[in-house]
Amino acid sequence: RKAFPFSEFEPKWQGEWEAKKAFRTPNPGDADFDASKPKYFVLDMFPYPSGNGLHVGHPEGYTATDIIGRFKKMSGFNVLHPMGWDAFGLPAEQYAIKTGTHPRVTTEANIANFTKQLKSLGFAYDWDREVNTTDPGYFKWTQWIFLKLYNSYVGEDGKAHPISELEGKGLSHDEIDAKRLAFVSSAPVNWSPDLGTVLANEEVEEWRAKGHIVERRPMRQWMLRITAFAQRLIDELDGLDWPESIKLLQRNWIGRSEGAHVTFNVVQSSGLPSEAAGTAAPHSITVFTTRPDTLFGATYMVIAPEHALVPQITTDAQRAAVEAYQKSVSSKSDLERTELAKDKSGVFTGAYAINPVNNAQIPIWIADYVLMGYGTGAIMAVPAHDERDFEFAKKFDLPINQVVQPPEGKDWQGYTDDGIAINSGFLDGLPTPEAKKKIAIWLEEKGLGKGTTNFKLRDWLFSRQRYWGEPFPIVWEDGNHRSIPESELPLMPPTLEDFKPTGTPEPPLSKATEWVQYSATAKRELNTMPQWAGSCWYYLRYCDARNSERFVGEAAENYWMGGGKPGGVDLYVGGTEHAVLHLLYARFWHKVLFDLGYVSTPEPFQRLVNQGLILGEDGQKMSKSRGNVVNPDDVVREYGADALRLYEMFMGPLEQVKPWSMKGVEGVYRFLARVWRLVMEQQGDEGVWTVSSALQDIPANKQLNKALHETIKKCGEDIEKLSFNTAISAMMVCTNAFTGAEVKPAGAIVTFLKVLSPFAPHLAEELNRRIASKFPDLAAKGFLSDETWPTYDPAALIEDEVEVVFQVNGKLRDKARVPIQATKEEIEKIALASARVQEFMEGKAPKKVIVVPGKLVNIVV
Ligand code: ANZ
Repeated sequence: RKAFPFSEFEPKWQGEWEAKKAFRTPNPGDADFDASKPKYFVLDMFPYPSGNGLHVGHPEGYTATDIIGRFKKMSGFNVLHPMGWDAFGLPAEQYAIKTGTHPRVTTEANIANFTKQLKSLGFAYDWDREVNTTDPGYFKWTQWIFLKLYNSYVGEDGKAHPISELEGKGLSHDEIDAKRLAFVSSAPVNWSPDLGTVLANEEVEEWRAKGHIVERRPMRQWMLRITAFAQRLIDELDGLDWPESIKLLQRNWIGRSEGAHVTFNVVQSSGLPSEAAGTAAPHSITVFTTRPDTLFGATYMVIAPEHALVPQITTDAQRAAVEAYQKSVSSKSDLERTELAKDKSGVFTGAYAINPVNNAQIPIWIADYVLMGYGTGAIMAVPAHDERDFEFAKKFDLPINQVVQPPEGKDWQGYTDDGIAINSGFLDGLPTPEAKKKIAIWLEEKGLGKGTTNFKLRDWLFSRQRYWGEPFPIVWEDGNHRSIPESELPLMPPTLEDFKPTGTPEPPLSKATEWVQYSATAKRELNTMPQWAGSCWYYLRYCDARNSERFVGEAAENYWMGGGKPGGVDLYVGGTEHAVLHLLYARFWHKVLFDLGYVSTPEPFQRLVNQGLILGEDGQKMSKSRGNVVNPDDVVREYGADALRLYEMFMGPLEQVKPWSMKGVEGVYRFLARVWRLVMEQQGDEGVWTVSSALQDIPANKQLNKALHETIKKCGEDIEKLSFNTAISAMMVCTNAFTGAEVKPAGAIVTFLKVLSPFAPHLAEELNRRIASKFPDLAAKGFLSDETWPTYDPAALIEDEVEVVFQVNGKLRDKARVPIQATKEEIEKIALASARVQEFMEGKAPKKVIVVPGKLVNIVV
């Protein structure tokens, strides 16, 4: 038996909200749009509609945003709170291959299931704005944005400009292509033959661990020039209201390093110029270093095995060994090559470089710990003060020369921090920062080097050899690529019966022989976009989800993203798993759109909050294999949607990691039942519920009024701070106060229900409706969600009575609430008038009365 009939009224209210479009949000231009209200855009990280359905982590963030959204709406804002589906991606495709069902079919079924589940939780979404990244009406615009990237370049001002600005400036076709923000590159990538796709660097370990093969091979790939935005992506984090930890992760990922380029001349063997044959200038190699101050300690040089100069500088004697080594590292990922724990390996090229500060000839090696993709692909090795160089030098018996003096008590070998320059000629005695400056000036004067900034961030590998993704709006002819006209968007993927990977780098779209042939002489691009593409701009589509003319209408974008200061999405809630890539990619696209004049703010997400992971009851991560997964559907069936919502908010601070507890769910459920019984009563155990006879049309007494106004104040403030657990505690205290009162003021209870409604909307609406049946003038006529958030009365909060205990001969006999300003004499009078006190005085006159104001009265007889 249920403690209150939630299973009857919860679906009823969901149906009513849907039928009446209770949470439809009008746009500028709509007849019912109220331009006088401020806007609030609250965004959830939209789910990937997996075959498993919702897990309890979803409702955590979604309830938090729902409470905020409902609260803001009641507080007079136009609230944008939408939902949608990030529905392209590998799992649907893998499942499709396994079962033979088309991914569209699986995806649609999964979306239907997710929708049903979300609706069963009573979230106040404007479903008219639902987006689905696999919908042609959506991906048309994903492809359109790709064309904007393709047709833009970054100018001297660091901003994106239309590529057409470069026309007529004497640049060749290839030179222009080389500047596009979407460009083709043939760099080595991580190719998995059994997955049939390339993988991003950060995906490699995961798939290897699952038993898949991943190899390095050069392949023609689409890249996005995110590196051109590296500095802005760092700088513009500053103004954002994000957790510091996430900003730090982004900064580290972008990885800005201040350093210098230093150029070394090459000789092929001691004393001989490298171009012994003749007239050409000798080779030189430029390194990138963050420690130019250690130049005197450079005892050898390392260049990446793929470095273009390797074949040219390698001596005949070393050629076989060098080539064998190059071959052995060609299939390794950057991560494998740079793992610290890894044993160092490398080969001597036979050539030497001349250290410009002291003319020492230092051997040039190739080694895999130097990556081709970072800096210049070459380093000066300072084994005394760099860990990797130190290990390498020890292994290959290369000299280790100290050039930095560490503070007292620290060993100089492998000392990598700042210190004082020693054994460094004109730098001697200088602290590291000054030494860096001095050597930089020296190098620059000699034309040997130059201060420079490097970023770890790589350009974004943007193509996948998959079927279930957006096709590129690109065709190839005579070895050149070009965009298709915007009028041909959306470019639909071909209908394929067999979308399995081909087993070669040839994408599955190659099987659609008719589709591939764009014209007699031009063929379509066969790669598809990665899943990130759709999630890079969905928040913009929400602003104007049904616009068929534009990716987002100008007025809608201006209002929802531009309105307010500093603009953008007002609150974005989601998991930390998206701390780096999604947020970085979306910020990058947004900046391009901003530069091109399509959006009105440089940053998309003003405030970001990460919800904490919900663990199983056992404190472990929920997983099928551990058998500790809680299914939200079961909780809704057993305890109701309001209980699930409230419990997830009551578990602890939103951002904290916290374990699930069914006991906790029950506790919250009992609280909701108490609220129910404030208003409702039942004849016997099975009788119908009717409005309680204790409910009356009377004003709240001082105490109840105070409890109510404290709750209004606390909950309003706590919601703003996303401190939902403390708001719920306040509502519990208030409920207890009402429960303790013999007669219950109906009007005050309705006010309480307004405060409760963002948290437990079904119960609040139901009780309001029940009260309305008896006291039509006291209850809200329509939805509570359309009511105004109550304002608290500061006067009601003032404590003007205090409890004083009465003792007779030191024994507690009675207590009473007395006005805070009462004088000693007045308090004494109240005490002596107490029937209980008189009883224990047994008619005797008091010998002595001690009054401690605000605390106690002791009567000695
Ligand atoms: C000499 C030196 C002396 C260095 C010293 C460090 C300490 P971050 O901070 O990550 O930017 N390096 C440069 N290019 C590299 C590449 N392609 N592959 C591997 N290592 C590379 O690191 C910059 C430092 O990493 C550079 O400064 C260089 O080693 C190395 F006491 O140069 B250093």
